[in-house]
Amino acid sequence: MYSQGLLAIDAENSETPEFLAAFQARIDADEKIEPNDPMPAAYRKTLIRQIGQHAHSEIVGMLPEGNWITRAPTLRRKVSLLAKVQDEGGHGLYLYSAAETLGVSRKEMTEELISGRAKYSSIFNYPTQSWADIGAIGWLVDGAAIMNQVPLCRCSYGPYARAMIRVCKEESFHQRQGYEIMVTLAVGAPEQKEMAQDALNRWWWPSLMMFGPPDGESMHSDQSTQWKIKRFSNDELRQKFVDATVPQAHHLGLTLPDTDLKWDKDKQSYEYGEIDWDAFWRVVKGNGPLNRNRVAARKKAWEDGEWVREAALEHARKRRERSMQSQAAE
Ligand code: BYC
Repeated sequence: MYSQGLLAIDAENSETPEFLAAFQARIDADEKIEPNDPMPAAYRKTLIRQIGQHAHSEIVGMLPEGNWITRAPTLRRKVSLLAKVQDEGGHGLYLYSAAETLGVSRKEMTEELISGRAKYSSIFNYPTQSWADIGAIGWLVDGAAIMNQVPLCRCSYGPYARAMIRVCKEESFHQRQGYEIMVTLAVGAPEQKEMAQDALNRWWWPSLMMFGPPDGESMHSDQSTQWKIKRFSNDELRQKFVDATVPQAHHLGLTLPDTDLKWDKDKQSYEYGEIDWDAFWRVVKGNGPLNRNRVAARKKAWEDGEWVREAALEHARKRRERSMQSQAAE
């Protein structure tokens, strides 16, 4: 466990009104909060929750696309998909490291994930049935991720904000990789265009759900906004995503699976249909099409990797021992 994350614990034990007001004043002045700074216990807890869920999402997010690496249609597609999935592993690692600065270990976070207690993004509990799904994920899922994550580059917690800058740069390559697949399919044979349409039909609504419950039901939003962890509400980001993505679907010549979708001239934005929130909560609560399969895959990877962790620790111990011996000999 990272000791610096614990240094402010004394301050947390005395969360006087003056302490809380001074902390909020730093947030209001757009100062970055760093790991050694005193912070309210609830701020720390909120960040551990959100960054941990985000890290798990990146790691679990490797599974649906990993399913197509061996079946990518060309060498070029295989290389870019491999790079994308590898980037997601990297994002997970930056994020676990950012969470560790708050005093939680990666082991603890992983145990939460493989025991099924930790949440991760609902979107990764759906199957990837065709190659077009890889295009739809890059275009829609990474597109939604960019919309949500660009504001997180300005989040009040320094290590999270800095990690997000690199993550967002890589996400934009991912989004283009996906859209390019969709463009190729959309101008291809009728069967290819049909595959692209089918993927859009299946991924559209789950992508809108990625932004979280409607504002009225979002229990964390108010506090997270006050602390400048969140800069926009769930519904605001969802609307921005719809407005950016609908013209892209039109460019592809594809139809969005929403008969209520229409342009609102006064608001200069799209009105969209009712989201099936019952379906969303079913997936969030562990009963989506692939929840059990995803958690089982992560559990197996953690168990299979045990010998690597043991070997690395043993190697570190031997290096420490050798360095102490050579210091003693000097
Ligand atoms: N799925 O009060 P709310 C990626 C939970 S990675 C599951 O609005 P908050 C990518 C929420 O956690 C994508 N659970 O919460 C990777 C809370 O439950 P708890 C991940 C969800 O935190 C690889 C409850 O519902 N991105 O894009 O204010 C390849 C109430 O919600 C979901 C991030 O994690 C969901 N969709 O707002 C490609 C970004 N939505 O914790 C792409 C960082 C809500 O009380 N996270 N819940 O048990 C965030 O921005 C925010 O945490 C959220 C939710 C907007 C997701």
